[in-house]
Amino acid sequence: MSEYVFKDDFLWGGATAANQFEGGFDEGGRGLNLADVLPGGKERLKLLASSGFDFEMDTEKYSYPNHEGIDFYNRYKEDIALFAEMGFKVFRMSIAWSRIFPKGDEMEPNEEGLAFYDRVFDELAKYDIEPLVTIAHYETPLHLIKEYGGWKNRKLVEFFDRYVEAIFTRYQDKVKYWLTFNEINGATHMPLFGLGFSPESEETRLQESFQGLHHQFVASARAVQKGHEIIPESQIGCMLIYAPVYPFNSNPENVMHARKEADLFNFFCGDVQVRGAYPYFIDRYFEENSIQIEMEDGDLETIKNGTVDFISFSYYMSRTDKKEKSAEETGQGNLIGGVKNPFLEASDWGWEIDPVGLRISLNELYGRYQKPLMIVENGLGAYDKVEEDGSIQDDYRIDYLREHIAEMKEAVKDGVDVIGYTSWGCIDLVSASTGEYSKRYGFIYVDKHDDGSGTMERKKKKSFDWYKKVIESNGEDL
Ligand code: BGP
Repeated sequence: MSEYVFKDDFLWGGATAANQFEGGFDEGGRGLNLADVLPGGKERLKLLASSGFDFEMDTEKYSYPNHEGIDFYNRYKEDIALFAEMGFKVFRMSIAWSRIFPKGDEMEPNEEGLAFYDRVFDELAKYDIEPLVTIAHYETPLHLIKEYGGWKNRKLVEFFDRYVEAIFTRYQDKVKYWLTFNEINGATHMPLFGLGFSPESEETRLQESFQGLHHQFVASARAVQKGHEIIPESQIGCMLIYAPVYPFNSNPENVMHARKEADLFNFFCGDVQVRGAYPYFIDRYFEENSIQIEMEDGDLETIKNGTVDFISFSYYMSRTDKKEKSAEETGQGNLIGGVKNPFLEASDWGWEIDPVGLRISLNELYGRYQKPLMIVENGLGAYDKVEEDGSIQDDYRIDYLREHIAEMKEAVKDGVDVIGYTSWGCIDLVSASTGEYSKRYGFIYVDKHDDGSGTMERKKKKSFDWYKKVIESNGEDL
């Protein structure tokens, strides 16, 4: 019997975000955005998690790698040709809001910014690569952060309306697949990234974050409606960071706790964006945490009428949860919390590697929503070494991806409707959480280093040919 399970039009490809790879931060009339003021290096994670982040750049003290990214802004033709050589059917990228509206609150878009993405989409079209565009990927215009306090402020809904209308109108014949907010459910964890503010204090973190999220739910639902109006055949998805939550053991207290954590982290935003209503379990949580959402008349109606067409998510790790943690167990898990899982190995950055968790995620999401699913981020951040002969032997990356794709295949056999897979950072880029170049995900190596040195030359890694074969065989030859 043939192993063949993926649909003929399965969307294989790779994923990126403007702020992490475009560079050209002051070219083409672009304004500054959040990522431009995030320093590179180990400091970044600490700063991201803290309250009271200082949005001024301190170039004496820090470097700002996102300014240069990997210079896709000037090298997009070369890079897209490499993606085409691998056989990409889809390319996930984001539009930098501050290229289109440099400050975010202008009335008219910046023509040079719009023209840049026209060039990129036209180049993709030459190779029949479908663009998959994230509208907001951790890159809120800096002016909206400083002047308005980011997504806490209701006014951002209006500015976002203007932004999406401009891009839907301009690219209506070029882009069919859209995602509204990247990893929207990461907001309470790291509000700075998704919501564009750092909480005033730890005590107000939840209140501020859920209020910001409400504004994004409204903005996203309005975008879905607008998108369908301007581009009738468009497919507009939500984007979640998904990590199945495992109870530490069979103690019912732990099982219940894990279930509640999963409700809150994995399902709350999905329930709002996919089902169109705040879920049953949130009232109790809001009450117990003294959270009060300010809503305007019509918001719930808007949310109801703006449900997404499909669900996309990032998958890097699972999370193991324990109700009562000892001091030494706290902080032993992944970036997103939890305790150490004794059955799993971790990456050099401590992210636990769990291919079966991807099959679990796909089954959980499909079981709950019965909507098409797309995995729009998955991959291994690793240190790569260039050998003397110039080759990069990244077998560890091939193993990681092979095992995850094999589990995705199992999920398809389970009956889950999976429509696409884009591995994260298909070309090396700046890491979001660490601001380093040395945490690499790509099939394509970029000669650029944490100390700022490097020629930006592109080189194919061993995984390049491997992924090409995977796509060619539609996932049969892993
Ligand atoms: C996701 C983000 C991406 C990305 C990826 C890998 O959370 O959507 O922007 O970078 O994680 O994370 P990192 O770059 O920190 O390794």
